[in-house]
Amino acid sequence: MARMKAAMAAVLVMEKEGVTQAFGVPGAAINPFYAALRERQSIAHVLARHVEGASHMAEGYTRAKAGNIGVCIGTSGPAGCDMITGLYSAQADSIPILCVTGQAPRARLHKEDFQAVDITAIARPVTKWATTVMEPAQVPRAFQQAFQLMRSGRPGPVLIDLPFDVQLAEIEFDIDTYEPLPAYRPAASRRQVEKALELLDEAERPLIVAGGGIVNADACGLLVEFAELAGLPVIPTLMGWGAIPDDHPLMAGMCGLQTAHRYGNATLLASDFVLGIGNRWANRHTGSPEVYTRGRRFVHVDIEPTQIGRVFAPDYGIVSDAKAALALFVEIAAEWKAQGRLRDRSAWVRECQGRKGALEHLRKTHFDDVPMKPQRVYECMNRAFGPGTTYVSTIGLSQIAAAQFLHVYRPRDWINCGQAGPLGWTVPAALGVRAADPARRIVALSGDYDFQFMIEELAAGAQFKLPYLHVVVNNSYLGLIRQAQRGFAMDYCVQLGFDNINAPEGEGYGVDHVKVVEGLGCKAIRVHRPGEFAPAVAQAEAWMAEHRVPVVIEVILERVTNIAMGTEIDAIVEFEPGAEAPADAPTAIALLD
Ligand SMILES: Cc1ncc(C[n+]2csc(CCOP(=O)(O)OP(=O)(O)O)c2C)c(N)n1
Repeated sequence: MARMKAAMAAVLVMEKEGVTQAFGVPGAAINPFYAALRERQSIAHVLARHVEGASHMAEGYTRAKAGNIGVCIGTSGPAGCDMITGLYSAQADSIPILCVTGQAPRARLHKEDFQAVDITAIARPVTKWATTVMEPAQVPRAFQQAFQLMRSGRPGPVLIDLPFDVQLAEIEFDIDTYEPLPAYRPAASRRQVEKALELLDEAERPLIVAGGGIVNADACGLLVEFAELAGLPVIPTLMGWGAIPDDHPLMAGMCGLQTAHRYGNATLLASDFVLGIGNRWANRHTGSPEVYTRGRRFVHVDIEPTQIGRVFAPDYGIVSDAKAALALFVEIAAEWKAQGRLRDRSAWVRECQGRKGALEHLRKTHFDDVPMKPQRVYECMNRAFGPGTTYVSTIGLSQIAAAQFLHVYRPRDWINCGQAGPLGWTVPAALGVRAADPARRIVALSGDYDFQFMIEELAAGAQFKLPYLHVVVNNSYLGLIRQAQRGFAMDYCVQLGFDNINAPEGEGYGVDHVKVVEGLGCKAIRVHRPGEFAPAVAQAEAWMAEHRVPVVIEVILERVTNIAMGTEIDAIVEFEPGAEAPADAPTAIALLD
């Protein structure tokens, strides 16, 4: 047995649970925890420039690799509040991160102590567990339970709040015999999977909807194996994108609102049976649930019991970890195939493949306009980057267009804040991905507003040598929001563009991103024409190799909103490029060709 400060016990548990990296911002109330980190020197630390940035770095770190758990640290009061957005986006996308906050001493918690706030109450709705540890001896156990909870069932974030005197208190704790608690992951039974396959067998045009749960469970190989065995087209959700490679013959496209392919929507509407695995039926994927469900049967497999029946009642539900379920789907489908019991789906698969290649379902990208049309930027990106690239993105027209135009070939190569979509997420998340993986090619994508939200985190990238390439598509226009006006006259003091007194080009685009980026210790290059993109990438790569800092390619775009308006999958209202969406349209999609 050993006597130690509770803060030290917490750090030792984190070590045993596999933590090697943390992101944070110190402050007086969390100093004892930082002192323990310093003493151990076992957990690297990236100093964020904003505490929200630290929380998104932790998310990027978790999302980058199976098994990772990102850690973010902040002091009492405002620091925890700043990390709420990261906890929300982690919870919404089923991403485990551990948030550690300092707190006022126990005896002063309700005595107007400086920066004392009930952070656990604030964090509770956006975490799996939020706790202020009031007994020092409970500290190592709180951390032990946190790791078990984050890994059990539907993964998600936990917040542990440590009063100052609790961190400093001496406790007895034996780290040598410490063991992580086993995670709880329910598994489908053979009978359940047989029943699902029996229902599937009755269908004429079945397909799989593959959610982010498959990526989280590291089960993408099994998904592809099962789809190939049973001859089933696969529609990934936005969170599941990459679970099957874009160029796989069974990848049928994404469907739903905004981040969808026309052929994906058409294939979903043509199907009569959907096997959803590790997905939530969120409205970005379903569009209108009435249209989505009409005329087809559903089997839903999810690790979280309360997800089944939440959006609509499936014909059959199975509570299971995606990997455990898919292993059984593969096993039983292989047996049935050997017995000649699996139906031949080749005609249906050919029909779906035909839609994928049909001109009326494709979107034009090859525009030569200057300023550039956004579609052309994604064409340039596909040519410049290709397979083996990890894209990081959050929200805005850029994210929507990325989903429509870019290609993803491997799990975790589309790192996206799918459900919460907070502006500012992209820079810190990309830094977190780099901290998790020193080798892969990382390309982040932002609109100019998303980029400006947390631009200061580039300084952390420069300081801690976290190079990645950031494409900023600058329309200086709040494209998505302006497009989403739908008749509301929101255009009141919300112009991003202004005449910057220091910008000699006087384009009215406002912020000079190149200057700001350089001021933060990174490199940047501005692109106006399609032909300048590839040389800019070559320059960016040379800079990254030489300086090991983030590099930004800013592309000046035309100021339009004519890309990828949301659409309910039954009601595509089309309008001309450059035109505003019809005011009375509940949803609309721009004609891009
Ligand atoms: C924290 C936060 N505030 C507001 C929004 C609403 N919002 C979504 S997209 C957007 C405009 C984004 O502009 P930009 O990043 O330049 O991308 P664009 O749509 O022009 O490509 C806004 C304000 C948000 N998603 N997150």
